Amino acid sequence: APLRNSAVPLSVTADTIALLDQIGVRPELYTGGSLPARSPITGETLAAVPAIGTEEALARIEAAHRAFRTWRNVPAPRRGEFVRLLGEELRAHKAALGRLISIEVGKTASEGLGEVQEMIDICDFAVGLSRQLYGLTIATERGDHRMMETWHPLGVAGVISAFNFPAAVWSWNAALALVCGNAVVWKPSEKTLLVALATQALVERALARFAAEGDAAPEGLISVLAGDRSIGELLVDHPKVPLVSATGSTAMGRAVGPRLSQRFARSILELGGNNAAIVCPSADLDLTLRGVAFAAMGTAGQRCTSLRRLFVHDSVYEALVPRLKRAYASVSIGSPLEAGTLIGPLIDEAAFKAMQKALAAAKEAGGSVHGGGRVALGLQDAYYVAPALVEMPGQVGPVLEETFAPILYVMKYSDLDTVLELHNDVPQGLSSSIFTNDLREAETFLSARGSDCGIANVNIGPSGAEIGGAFGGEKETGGGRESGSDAWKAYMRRATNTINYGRTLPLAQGVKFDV
Ligand code: UN1
Repeated sequence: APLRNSAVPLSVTADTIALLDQIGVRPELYTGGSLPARSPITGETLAAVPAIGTEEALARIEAAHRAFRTWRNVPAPRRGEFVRLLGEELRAHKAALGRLISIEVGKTASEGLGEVQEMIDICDFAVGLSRQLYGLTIATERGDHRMMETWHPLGVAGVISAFNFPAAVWSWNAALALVCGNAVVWKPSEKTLLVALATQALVERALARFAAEGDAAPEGLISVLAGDRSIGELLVDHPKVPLVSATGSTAMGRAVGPRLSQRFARSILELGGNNAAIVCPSADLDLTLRGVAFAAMGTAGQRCTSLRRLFVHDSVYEALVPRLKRAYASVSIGSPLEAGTLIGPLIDEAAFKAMQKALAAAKEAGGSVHGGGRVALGLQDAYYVAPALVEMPGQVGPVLEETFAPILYVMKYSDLDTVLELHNDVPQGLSSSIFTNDLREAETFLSARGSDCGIANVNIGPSGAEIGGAFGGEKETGGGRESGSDAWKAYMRRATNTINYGRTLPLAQGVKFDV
């Protein structure tokens, strides 16, 4: 019988208020407003956040623009010092913010803490970057000339984030944008306003310390707009916002992307994923089992990197899939605050309905569904589910779509070339994995004819990326890259400079123009 962790608290409101207080969020920011904050753990309403009005939101964007005009002149390593202080505040409040994330998103305690760690990591990365931001010196065709590239701050960076990584996604953008000399205006998910307010409170603590060091940051440099979709639209359409980084569904990206390109603004889009793993004959099945279990069931399948499609070679299907089914049936489901829980609740009723709809469609398409039902923990408004493993006859119907829930579609394959075609034959292109001990298979998967995703892994599931690499994907995933590698370049503008240190004026391409 499945081990059900039923130790779900009746209420987490008092706990939440204590955490907000500890972090330093003023009560007027979360009381008496029109935007309800909710915990998926119990389904209760935790607070009522005042919504920002259009005028106030526009004023904050203008203020951010003014702040940018000052901040861009601050030497990058000093900007890095601010981000270092932010990283220190995150370290000092890791437990509280991590728990708040668990409460508002329903992530396990370990995953809530992991999200804060991811924020600390990107701050560290950005601090190092603040002493780099390198441009090139390029060979020129003319004597006594030098040609170089300079990277300059861009302006206000707008950030639109989703519920599932309510603070880390902001931090990937903000830490880089700030060291690059930009201001940051954030429109968080309406489902995770408390985490956004808590993050902003930590920003304010860091700003106060920065000021105490004698380096006050300009007013309005970093702000958060608690509001509905229309507030996000203000950011997307505002002429003083040259870049918007938006994380969410492909539908959201389809709405946001064209509006940004319409006004020639830049976008970083992190949209849907439909991530797969291929299990080859030589795979280490113990390791594969753990890798698949975390990637498919972790965060209740609500990561954009969650594993959704599993292709298992004929020869290992019987050795792996029954074990996987047992792992699915025995995983501990319940309050994410309770030690030992691996699967917390879905974010809300809509997520539950979408999951049930996908499972019905899978059955319709000939799939056999194991698990996937609601786990009754006596809470009407909280949606706990058993993770679903669905054996599918082929890659059809709901397998082609991203459903933000713990559903793993399992399919058999017999030939690597054919499975690679199938692997890439979905609209999305975020993350991917192969489990193999065969060098040829691993390298083929990583090669030009292998995975078409922005992230391709060997003997690791598709989720849980480190911040040091560029994060993002292709096709309907949107093409944006955030976080490590050279993703910082998206937050700066590049100038090519040619300097003549001679006494004549040779023209490029040998053109003559003698006056
Ligand atoms: C997301 O789901 O929006 O790679 C981001 C991962 C995490 C980030 C996921 N580092 O799973």
